[in-house]
Amino acid sequence: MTEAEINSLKESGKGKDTYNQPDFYNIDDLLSDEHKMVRDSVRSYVKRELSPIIEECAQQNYFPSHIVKQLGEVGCFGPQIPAEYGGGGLDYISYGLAMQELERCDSGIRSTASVQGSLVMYPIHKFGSEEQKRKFLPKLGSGEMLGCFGLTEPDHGSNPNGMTTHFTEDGDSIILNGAKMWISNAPEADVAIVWAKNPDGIVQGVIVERGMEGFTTPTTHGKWSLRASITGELVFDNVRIPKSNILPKVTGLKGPLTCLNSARYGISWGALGAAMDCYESARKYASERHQFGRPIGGFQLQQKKLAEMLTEITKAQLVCWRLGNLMNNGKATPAQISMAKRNNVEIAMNIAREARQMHGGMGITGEYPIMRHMMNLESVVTYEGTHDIHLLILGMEITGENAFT
Ligand code: TGC
Ligand code: FAD
Repeated sequence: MTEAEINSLKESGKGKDTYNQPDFYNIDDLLSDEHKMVRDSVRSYVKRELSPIIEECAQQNYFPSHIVKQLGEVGCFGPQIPAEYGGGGLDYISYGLAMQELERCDSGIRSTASVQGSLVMYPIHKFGSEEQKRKFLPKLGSGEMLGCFGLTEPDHGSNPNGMTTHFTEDGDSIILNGAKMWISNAPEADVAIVWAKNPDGIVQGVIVERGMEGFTTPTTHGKWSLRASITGELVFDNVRIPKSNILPKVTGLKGPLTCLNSARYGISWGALGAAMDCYESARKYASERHQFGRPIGGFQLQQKKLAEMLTEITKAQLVCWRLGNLMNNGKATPAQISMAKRNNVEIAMNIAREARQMHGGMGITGEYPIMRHMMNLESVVTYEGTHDIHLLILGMEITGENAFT
């Protein structure tokens, strides 16, 4: 899409966004003024800049890269990272609310932000050297640079420990070989956090920079989901990288999995945002659409759907809020995060399906956001640990038995 097309969509009034969020249990009362300010500023940014263009971006399978700087300006990149390193210096509830508002618009937009904040800035901040932090974090926080996170490989998805991407050492350099697949942001990324095995077979994080010889990022085509997000591969063919680009403060699979805790937490809020958007659209449609001489919202079957949607949304809001407080106190466990990600994505998928039915034939068109959310959520339920992997993480927590080995 050209800049002129984007401007014309914004001026056309198409995609006018009158969204108001459901808050049946007055959860706003649990939020601080700062939380509400973050949420409201991201929401008004979404209404102004994203809602007018998102449907067209998804229809055209177009990643609106011009928004990367805007997302930085509005504070969506690493709100939970300290301000001195280019983050927002905010807490985990603010981070969650920002992800909720972005995914209320589109899961692909939230993906761009959660990869940048939780999977690129977070590992550099937590596991990087002071020099790495100073070099990369401010530019990532402002959106001057875009990052991606390479863990998954063609033959190792749910089981990243099987990865074959590896490096050897050569003086002050390492030589990286292998490939990563399904990587959000990859084709446009300036830097990639890549997890690879060192000569002892131990997983380490490496910062790979665009332009390094032998490093390519082919685009993945043909997606029916996350069409406004760009996905690709990371291919390493004898890439020479200075040893100073290795993240020095972590070894082993707990490195990438620690980053995933933060990202999965953000997804639990994000999926809630998608669910709220579907619910609100269905609620409005039920009062506007007449059949048999009355609004369809007057029929008991439609009321049942809306009542059940609102119930699940309210439960998920409380889960997010509580988990956010546990995150703020450093007390959230991986299994608690798995429960929230798994539950909230599932309820969002169910709500999207019910909302689609309530919109009748119109529900399959781009006039309403439902089908786009539905298709996006098919990725969200798979990435950052599939639905079944999170169930098994919970199963292990409950029984003490590891179903993976
Ligand atoms: P296991 O032996 O259990 O653990 C290995 C080491 O890691 C530690 N650990 C964790 N540490 C921090 N947080 C967690 N959540 C952790 N889970 C495990 C563990 O204590 C151990 O440490 P140590 O010191 O003893 O070495 O590992 P396993 O090989 O049995 O695998 C466990 C399993 C299956 C749960 C894990 O591999 C897993 O979560 N698999 C799912 C893979 C996944 O989520 N991939 C996501 C790729 S990134 C992505 O999808 C981004 S999408 C972004 C977007 O667009 O939004
Ligand atoms: P597999 O692991 O092959 O799983 C296939 C099926 O088998 C699943 O249903 C799974 O639940 C099931 N299964 C696997 N193991 C078990 C078991 N032990 N018991 C029971 N069932 C099991 N990855 C990144 O590293 N970075 C990214 O930025 C990124 N972005 C992505 C963007 C998109 C749009 C998508 C679709 C994926 C992205 N991923 C990314 C990859 C994602 O994390 C993986 O797709 C996911 O972890 C699952 O891996 P897989 O696709 O190889 O499926």
